[in-house]
Amino acid sequence: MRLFLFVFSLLFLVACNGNGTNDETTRSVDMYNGDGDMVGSATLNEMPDGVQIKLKLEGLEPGYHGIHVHEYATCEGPDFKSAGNHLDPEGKEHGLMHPEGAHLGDLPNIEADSAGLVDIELMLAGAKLTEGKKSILRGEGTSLIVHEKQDDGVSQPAGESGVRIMCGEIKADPNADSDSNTEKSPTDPTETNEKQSE
Ligand SMILES: [Cu+2]
Ligand SMILES: [Zn+2]
Repeated sequence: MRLFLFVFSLLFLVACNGNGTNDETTRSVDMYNGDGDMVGSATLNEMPDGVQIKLKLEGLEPGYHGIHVHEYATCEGPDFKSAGNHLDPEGKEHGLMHPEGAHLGDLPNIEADSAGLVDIELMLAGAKLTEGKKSILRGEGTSLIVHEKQDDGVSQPAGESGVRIMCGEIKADPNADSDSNTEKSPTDPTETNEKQSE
């Protein structure tokens, strides 16, 4: 029992420590559909070759779906256009099969089974979580987007993968909560005006 308590308090300390020193080699991401329902999660870990993404999803149409890392950490449904384009810090063409590709954010298609489930490990080749040009935590972060259709790996700008149906924010600061008070009381009033007029 004492050992258990000791381990527990250690874990607690580690968890609380996140405020000061962000752990930059792992991230967990909640995935949402266009209705705002949580439909799965992604666990990201930096590896020597890239960022490993352990992905679990439910509620998809069976079959293949395109998936990419997009450039902004903002998932506003139902269309998730707020996430911007594919993450592309080096100005490449879209598609893992394109001779002048690929975007850093391009990933192989995922396949949902007959029950609409996905449980898979992907590798975002060449990407990092730590600082640098190829970091997916640059700025405020990026997002992971699942599409309605499969990505053909070569068409511009996004492989004919159709609309965006799921989105998860990969936040640079994991302690920042987009639903927190900071959004309700912005320090810059012009920002509110812009959002309301859209
Ligand atoms: Cu995409
Ligand atoms: Zn792309």
